[in-house]
Amino acid sequence: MAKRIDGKALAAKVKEQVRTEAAELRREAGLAVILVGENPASKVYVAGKEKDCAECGIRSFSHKLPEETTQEELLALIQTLNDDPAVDGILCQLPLPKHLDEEAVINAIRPDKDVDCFHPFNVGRMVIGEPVFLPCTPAGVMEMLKEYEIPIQGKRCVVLGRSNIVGKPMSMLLTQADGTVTTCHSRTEDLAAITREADILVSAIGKTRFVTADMVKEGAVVIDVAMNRDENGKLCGDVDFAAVEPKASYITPVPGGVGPMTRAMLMRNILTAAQNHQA
Ligand code: L34
Repeated sequence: MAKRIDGKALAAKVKEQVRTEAAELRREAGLAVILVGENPASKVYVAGKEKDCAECGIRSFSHKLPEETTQEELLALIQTLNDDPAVDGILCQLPLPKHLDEEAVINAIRPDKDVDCFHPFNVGRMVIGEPVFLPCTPAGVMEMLKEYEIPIQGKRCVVLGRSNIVGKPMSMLLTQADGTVTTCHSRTEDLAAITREADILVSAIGKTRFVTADMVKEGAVVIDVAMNRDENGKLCGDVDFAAVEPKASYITPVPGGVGPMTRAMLMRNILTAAQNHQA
C-alpha cells in the first residue's frame, strides 16, 4: 500500500519558511493577481493564492476584470503593474477568455516579475540550469519528491503531458535532477508499455481515471497533477486512485496533493522576486 504524499502539510511548511523570510524584507512583498472573466475553477485557485499571500505576509493586489476585457486593456494593466514598485510579482491566471492572446500576455510581463515562470526568458534560464524562478507546479512536484527522499538520479521518469505550463518544464526539471525522462502525449504509441517502466510517473493530462493499475509498475511513485471533475462533480485527478494506491510506493491525492504545492511554490517565487528587487 502506497504512502500518501501530503501536499497540504508540505505546503504549510514551505509557506511558514516564506513567511519568516518575507518578514525580513525591508518592505512588504507584493503580488498582483489578474483574473479575467468568470471561470469558476480559476476563481477558487485565485482565492487560494490570495489567502496564501495573507498567511505569508505578502500583500496581494486583486484585479478582477470582466469577461469582455480587451487585449489592449489587459496589456495596459500589465504595463502599469510592470512599472509599480510595490508589485514584485504579476500573476495572470490562465486560461484567459478565448478572444485574448495568452502568449502576448505572458510576453508582456516583465521577466523579473514573472512569478509563474512562463516568460520565454525565464523558461530559457530554467532550461540551461540557471533559473531565476521555477514554474510553480513542476517545482511543487520536485519539492514533494525531495521532502519524501524519493531518489530521482538514474531513475526512469515518465511524464504524461507536454503543456508549456506543466508537462514540458516537469520533464526538464526531472532531467536536471538526473532522471531518465520520457515525455508522453496524445500521439504516443503503446503508452502503457512506457508507463509500466516508470519508477516515477507524473500525470498531467486532465482525464479522469486515465491512469489505471495495469499502467503502473509495482512500487512506482505516482504523482497526479490533474484537477478534473468526475461524473458526480467530485474533484479528482488522472489516476484511478483506489486501484493504483495498493500498487504504488508513494502517491499524491487530489485534492490535497500537487494543488496546494503549486500555490506554495508561487509564494516562494514572490519572495525571490522581492529579494531581487531590494538587492
Ligand atoms: N497563471 N495560471 C497561472 N498560474 C498557475 O499556476 C495556474 N495554475 C493552473 C491553472 N492556471 C494557472 C494554478 O494555479 C492550475 N492551478 C491550480 C492551483 C491551485 C489548485 C489547483 C490548481 C488548488 O489549490 N487545488 C486544491 C483544490 C482546490 C479546489 O477545491 O478546487 C487541491 O487541494 O488540489
